[in-house]
Amino acid sequence: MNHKFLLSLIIGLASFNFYATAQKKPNVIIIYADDLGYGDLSCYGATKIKTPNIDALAKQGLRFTNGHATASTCTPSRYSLMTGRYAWRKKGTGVLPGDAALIIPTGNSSLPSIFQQAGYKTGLVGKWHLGLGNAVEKDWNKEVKPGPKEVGFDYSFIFPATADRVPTVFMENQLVVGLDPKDPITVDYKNPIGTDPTGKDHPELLKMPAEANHGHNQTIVNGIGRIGYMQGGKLARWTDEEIPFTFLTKAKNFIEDHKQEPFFLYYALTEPHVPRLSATMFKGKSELGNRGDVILQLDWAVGEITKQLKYLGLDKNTMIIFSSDNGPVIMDGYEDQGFEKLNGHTPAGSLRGGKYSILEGGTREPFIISWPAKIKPGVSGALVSQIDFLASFASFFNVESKNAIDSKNVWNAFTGKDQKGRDFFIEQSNQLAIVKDNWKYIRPSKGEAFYKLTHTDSGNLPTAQLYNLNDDLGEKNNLALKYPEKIKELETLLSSEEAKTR
Ligand code: NG6
Ligand code: CA
Repeated sequence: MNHKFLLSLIIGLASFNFYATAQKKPNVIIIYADDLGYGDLSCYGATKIKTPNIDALAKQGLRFTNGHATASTCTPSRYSLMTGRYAWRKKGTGVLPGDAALIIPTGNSSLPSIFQQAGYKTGLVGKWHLGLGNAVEKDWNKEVKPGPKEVGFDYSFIFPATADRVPTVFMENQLVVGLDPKDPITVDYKNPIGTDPTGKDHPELLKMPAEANHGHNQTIVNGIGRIGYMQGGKLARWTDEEIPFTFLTKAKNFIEDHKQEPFFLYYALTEPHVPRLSATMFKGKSELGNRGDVILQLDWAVGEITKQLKYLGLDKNTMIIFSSDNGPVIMDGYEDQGFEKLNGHTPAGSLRGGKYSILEGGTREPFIISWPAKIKPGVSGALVSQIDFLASFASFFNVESKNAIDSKNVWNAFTGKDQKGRDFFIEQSNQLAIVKDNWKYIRPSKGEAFYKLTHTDSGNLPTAQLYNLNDDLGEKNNLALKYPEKIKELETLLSSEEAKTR
């Protein structure tokens, strides 16, 4: 063979290879915690708990200090993550019961559908809580649809709602896992059904003290009183302590199965949502009680994912996004000695409020984006939200999105090239607040100022509130009377956003 030819062949191959690497789309994994607070991780300042695996992610990526879920509860935040729309635009998007119908319209763009348009394989592993099927009445013993598949996930392994709601089963591609056809499942949220003991009638069977199980006193599964009644499906019922291993295994399998092609994985963990029952290997480890233990378990799972990516050689070109659906809560209906064992830990850090509140503790979340191949490590104060992933990825892939009207393309902020992010952002609890240029206006509200059961500072007041988050991140100093013009300006902006339909 002639030398010249050989040389050009080598150069050709080398540049082809270079081209292929440069063009390769990143894998994307969203790791989504449930009820994790802004102050729950050591990389966000926690000193009473150590989360080395998430800290490592923050160290190699961008750690956002003004990154938000859209709401201070689960369903509306997840709705926005999936649709790019604020949940308050649509009725019936509050915390859903376990038998709810799917609330995501299947004709619009969804986050996974953007990835599908860009040629990705899409997977969902973990908590769903966005409803299944067309109606409340449904047959859990057949494929339940529409569901994740119709929303844009090629593969799904989920539990339908929350760990404290029936049916307490896993569903793989919308079929209950381990179902014995001779023991069919029925679910009811109104009337007691079946012969299983309930928490109300049989408190002696519960793993957690019954008198403090607020609202969690219906069908008992695995020693835990649940919300809702369930009959049948005995073999299919999960054991809470093994949920994290099951989800982790399925997430790792999805990564392994798609290591040769670009994939998008939405890995939605259950920690540290109630009921908090860690695996034995984490029991007592945090010395902060159950809530601390399950945070260590969550951190461990993150480490298992990053280890696997490294092992497969995918770590450099995989973007990992880590965040949570709403702020922290200590007492959420099960008595697990959260307050007694806090030991000075501050789940919301220096923020006021938490889950259920309109304050920053409700929606400002740990928010980390790591992509070693493209993103330089650092800290960003840009105002960003999970609602923006849809438009940002659509722009990055150059694909069209449909009806995601509240999602903004903040790709440059997500990748560290812009420190500002959004112009403004709307936060939701049972009411609304708007943030612009670090001014935060909270609408007057008739809601309770303090939720007794959960010990939550809701942030509700019958009069308007205005805070300057630049020097008052803890929302202590209400400036409403001092700056009526600012309130007017922000109320006008908020109302005009509310009026938008397309
Ligand atoms: C509440 C539950 C709480 C939790 C929450 C939803 C009671 C007293 N409280 O109604 O335990 O399930 O709903 O949490 O039942 S979320 O993270 O899914 O929004
Ligand atoms: Ca939640």
